[in-house]
Amino acid sequence: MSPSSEMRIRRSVRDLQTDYGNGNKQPLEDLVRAWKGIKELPATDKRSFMVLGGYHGEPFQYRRQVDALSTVDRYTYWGGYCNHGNVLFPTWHRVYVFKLEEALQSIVPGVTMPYWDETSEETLQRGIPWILTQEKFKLDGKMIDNPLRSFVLPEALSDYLPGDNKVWEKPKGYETVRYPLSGLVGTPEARAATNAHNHKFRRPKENVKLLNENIMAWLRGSSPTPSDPNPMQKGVYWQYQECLRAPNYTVFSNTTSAGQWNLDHPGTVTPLEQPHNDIHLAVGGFDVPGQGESGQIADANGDMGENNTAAMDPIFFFHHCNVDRMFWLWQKQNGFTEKFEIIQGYYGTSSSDSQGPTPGIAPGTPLGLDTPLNPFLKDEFGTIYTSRDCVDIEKQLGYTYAPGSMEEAPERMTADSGRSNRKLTVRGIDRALFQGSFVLRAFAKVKNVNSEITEYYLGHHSVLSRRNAIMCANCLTHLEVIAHFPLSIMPANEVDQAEYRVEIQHRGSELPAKFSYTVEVSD
Ligand SMILES: [Cu+2]
Repeated sequence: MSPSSEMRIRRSVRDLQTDYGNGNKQPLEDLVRAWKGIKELPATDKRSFMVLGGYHGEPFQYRRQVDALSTVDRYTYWGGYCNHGNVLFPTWHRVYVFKLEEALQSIVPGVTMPYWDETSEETLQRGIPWILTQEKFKLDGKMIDNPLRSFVLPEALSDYLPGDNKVWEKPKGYETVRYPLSGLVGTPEARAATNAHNHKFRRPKENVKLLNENIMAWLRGSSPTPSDPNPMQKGVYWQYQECLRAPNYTVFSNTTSAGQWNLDHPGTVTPLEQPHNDIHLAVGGFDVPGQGESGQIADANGDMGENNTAAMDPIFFFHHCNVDRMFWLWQKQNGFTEKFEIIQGYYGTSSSDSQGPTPGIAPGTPLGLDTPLNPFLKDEFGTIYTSRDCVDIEKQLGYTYAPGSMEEAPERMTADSGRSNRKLTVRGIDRALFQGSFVLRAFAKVKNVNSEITEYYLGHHSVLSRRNAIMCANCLTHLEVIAHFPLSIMPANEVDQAEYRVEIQHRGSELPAKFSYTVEVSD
């Protein structure tokens, strides 16, 4: 399939930077101009960044109706349109980026949304492209605040429902933050703690350095050198590579379906949503797991780390453009560019799974290729996009991707001889116990005949969640976290005698009293 002349090509944002350095300033300037434009549009304009960024989480839809909801509904209510932990995750976000691109094009005709190539050599070595992090940019001869670095809210975000913690509220004029900064400012106490925390990180250039180091560490997992992603070490790089091998759309698409698939089948599959979660947490304030306590920055609390505010940070769309590219690569490498199916009735195909129903979709609704991807209009007659409308990005949406990393289907990694090919299943962790996102890390401890103890780090599993705790009032929702860890780092003969343990890194200071989990080794 060769792109037609009208096909819009989405390029790596680093290529635009290179052009800029080589004197072709226009592509990058056009991008910045378009972003500046949508951010300056009033919040009454549907093309404004406030409206578009607000579709994902807050401001919640139907907020005025919330007071009329029953107590049960208030607790299960999620007022954002985004889909996570279900089969609409890749397609909903595909149309989301497409709609943002349309808005950019209304400011600068023909501009396309570039992707942050998260698994490129440059990102492994240097972190985030500078255009997404530097403070200023020279546009048309004038120094301006770089519009890709943050967003200043033109309206307050204060959708927290009765019983929730006001600590998460964001006032008008709040500017989004990333690791290592904190953005908790909803109460006087939180604001004081945040000011004290942020006071330790006053130098923007230093902060960018810390952020980039954190991103690189997440990409590599626990591998020591940046040039060696060490795919057996479970970093984000490894996870992206793994997801390209997922055998069908259902398990490729989301964490709920993949978690169940791994219970039902030998081996492990990694869904696209999993490394996607990691990048959210890495930018949003979580240290890379598995690095011990060194470098730990407690209380970092950025906006990308929870679904409520993630899309208010412009980097969200560069991240999701890359997630969409990975989706397309999976389609190309596995023969699904024109068509794929959803396994009906499987875990992850109910609107109540994981995050819960979105506005306009009733609890327990089966999700499929024809489910409306609210609120995205396909035409002026009020038709809403469905997943079926966005399977083939070239033929149906008119764009494609310039080549980037992971263009070639990765080779299947096999465990070294003598190493285990089994897996550890951790389950029974209730998401509702936690305020916000969290990360599980799994460890195995083995004592040999001489009573020497070896501890293996098995990997991490990040859960991208929402800030107000989810209450499972009527248990329509699957709130259990199911995580799988290949045991390929362990000698096969040590697996049965090992002791397994899970650590949780979360936003609170203490583990919830009711916290518990089970572990099991299987094929
Ligand atoms: Cu996301």
